[in-house]
Amino acid sequence: MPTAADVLKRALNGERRWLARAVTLIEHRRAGAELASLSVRRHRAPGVPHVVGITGPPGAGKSTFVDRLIGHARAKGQRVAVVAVDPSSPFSGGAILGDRIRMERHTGDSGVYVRSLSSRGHLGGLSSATAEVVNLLDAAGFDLILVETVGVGQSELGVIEVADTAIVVLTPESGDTVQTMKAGLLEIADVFVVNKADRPGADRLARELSRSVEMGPDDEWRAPVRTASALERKGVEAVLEDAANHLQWCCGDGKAVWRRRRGDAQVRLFLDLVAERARAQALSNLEPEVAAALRGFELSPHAALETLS
Ligand SMILES: Nc1nc2c(ncn2[C@@H]2O[C@H](COP(=O)(O)OP(=O)(O)O)[C@@H](O)[C@H]2O)c(=O)[nH]1
Ligand SMILES: [Mg+2]
Repeated sequence: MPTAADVLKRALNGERRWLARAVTLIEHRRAGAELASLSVRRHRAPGVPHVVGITGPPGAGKSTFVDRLIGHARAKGQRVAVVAVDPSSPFSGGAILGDRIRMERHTGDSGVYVRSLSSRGHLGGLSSATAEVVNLLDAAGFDLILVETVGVGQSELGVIEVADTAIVVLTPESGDTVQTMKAGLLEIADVFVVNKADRPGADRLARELSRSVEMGPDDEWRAPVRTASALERKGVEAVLEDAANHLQWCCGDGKAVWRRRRGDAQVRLFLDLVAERARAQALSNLEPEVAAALRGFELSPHAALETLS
């Protein structure tokens, strides 16, 4: 049985089989101290790897888009890793299966590593697991790390915080700008893509989004709005260019913004770890009588909390 340190060492050579084992260690929280010693390039400065988050409603075409981005990056000789995060439910393995199939043509390519993370069988928060997996892939030398996740609630926004550049994928059917704003997507988007532009309504949504972006603060990055059809491979290159421009901005004028985001992510990771530890301790210290009283509605969860030191 190799130790966690052995597994990580071999994973850092980029061997997919060992990467897979290392990610499993991270998921099961069995590699804490070893992870701390990883040489994460992005902790020092933005640039390499470029971590790109792709979020948006289910069915918007995120996985199809990711597949196209993989193709472009491979053509440039970059090594690409994809982390497909499914926070929606422990039972939605089907969605991830769909993602897998859409990216399948890359599975024979040793320059591409695809891994899915779901809440199933997870001890801790998905956003902290995602952040640690991205750190591993960074240290393993990937040039481009794509993180795909469904964007709906606050916890999902935590997943996307790991990215340097967040691409929000919408469709003419995803509703209007007001809904986008409500979902918090307007604040996190560095690039907007109105996908499925082969269908009617894309230009209208793009115009609406542009107007909302223009109303934002002056001194920060203004998210470009693109229309695309991932299915027909149209508009993908322009989005890649936008993402590259955004990364350049992060290295220059936007460095303070980038640093703040990276710092926020570090604090979030710490708080997630604290919460996980507290939860594990509370579980192992839970007296059978207290559990019984909770189950019998004789003791309220709040009252039980007050009994903790
Ligand atoms: N018409 C059209 N369909 C698309 C486009 N991009 C993706 N799709 C389809 O939309 C469905 C959902 O795509 P998928 O990439 O799995 O979406 P995800 O849930 O956001 O990852 C699939 O049937 C795709 O073939 C597009 O640009 N135009
Ligand atoms: Mg998908």
